[in-house]
Amino acid sequence: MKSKSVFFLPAFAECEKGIRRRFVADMLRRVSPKNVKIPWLSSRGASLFIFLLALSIVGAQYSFAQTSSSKAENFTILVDDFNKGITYNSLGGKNQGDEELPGGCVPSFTVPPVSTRGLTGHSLKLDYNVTIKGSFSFYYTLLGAQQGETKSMVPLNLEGYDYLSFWVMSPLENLNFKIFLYQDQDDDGEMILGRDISSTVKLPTYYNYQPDRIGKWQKVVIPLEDFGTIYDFTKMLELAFTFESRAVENEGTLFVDDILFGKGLKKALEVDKTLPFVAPYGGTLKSDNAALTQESILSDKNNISVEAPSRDQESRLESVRFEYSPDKGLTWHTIATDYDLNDNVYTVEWDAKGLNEKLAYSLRAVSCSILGEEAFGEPVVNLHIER
Ligand SMILES: [Ca+2]
Ligand SMILES: [Ca+2]
Ligand SMILES: [Ca+2]
Repeated sequence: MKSKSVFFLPAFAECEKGIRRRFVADMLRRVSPKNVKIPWLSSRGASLFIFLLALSIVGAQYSFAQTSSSKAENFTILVDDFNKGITYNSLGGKNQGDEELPGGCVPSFTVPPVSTRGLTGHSLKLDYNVTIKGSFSFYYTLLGAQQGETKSMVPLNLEGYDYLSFWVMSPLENLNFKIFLYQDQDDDGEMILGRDISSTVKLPTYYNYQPDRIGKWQKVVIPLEDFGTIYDFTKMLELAFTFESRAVENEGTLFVDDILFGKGLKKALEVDKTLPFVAPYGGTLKSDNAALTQESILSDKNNISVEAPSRDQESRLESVRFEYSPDKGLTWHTIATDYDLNDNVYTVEWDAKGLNEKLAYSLRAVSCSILGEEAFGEPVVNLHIER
């Protein structure tokens, strides 16, 4: 199914931003001594909001049903890969920026392949501006779908999970923002300041400023225990990034992708670093259960699989990603990622409809670790699409 790209509508942001800004202002005052000005809630756009809310309820029921097998363990909860290019994440939660100045953070989706992680789908682009002294801005994503016409949601249960992770790309030398998590305390499924719990960490603690960072994605991994004031991880409401005015780099652009919560960081850190991180096994790539070899023929829809270690066998493993190359390995484009680490077979659907019958494609699978290491499996080359 192909989703239509829906970009963040300023009007959509308008109705809630007043409440949101007051909320964030209060929160920032709690974590920093600086005085923050609070703009008034705007009443414009209320009817549009109700309309869009109604749309969102339909949307949430329509496209966010989760499938899960009964016995398999879920090692990750994907919050958002942004690939649908919509303002709802994989959990059905709304995500939104703050588009009102002073202090703005305007979200949009990348147009692949430019600045898009894996060159396919979309990544999140955040343009922020907090140049006015004392200003701040934010982007947030709700960790569940709001129910009915209320703002209440079923909180996300992170019991057993021990890290938050996402990928970042930015040319900025001093990229700096805060990451907030919110816990419901009064069990109304809605975050209300003073009644609920917020906790924050700073990006630089988990991110390295590399001189060759331009155009390169970096994985940020944050132990959940670092969100010290959260005491009940079974009731998570929201994740947010906030930008505050500082002496340098008060405006800029960054890209974000693949936000997830995962299990097993502690165990992964115990693994002897000299042990090689294993790639998917050579010669195990299959399409619709038939071994893929040079000159194999693919159709529009292909059930691709590969064999690789399970989480039991490799504690560092987070996922297996499948990629194709249209140019003999010069560029690799993500097909899809399998996060199910329960057994040795990894599977994705490869929709090859948009590909060129005249080209020869290469295909490979990649082991991806919790900490961002990647081990590339041997590719199968000279694949052709036949329709
Ligand atoms: Ca993406
Ligand atoms: Ca609450
Ligand atoms: Ca499997």
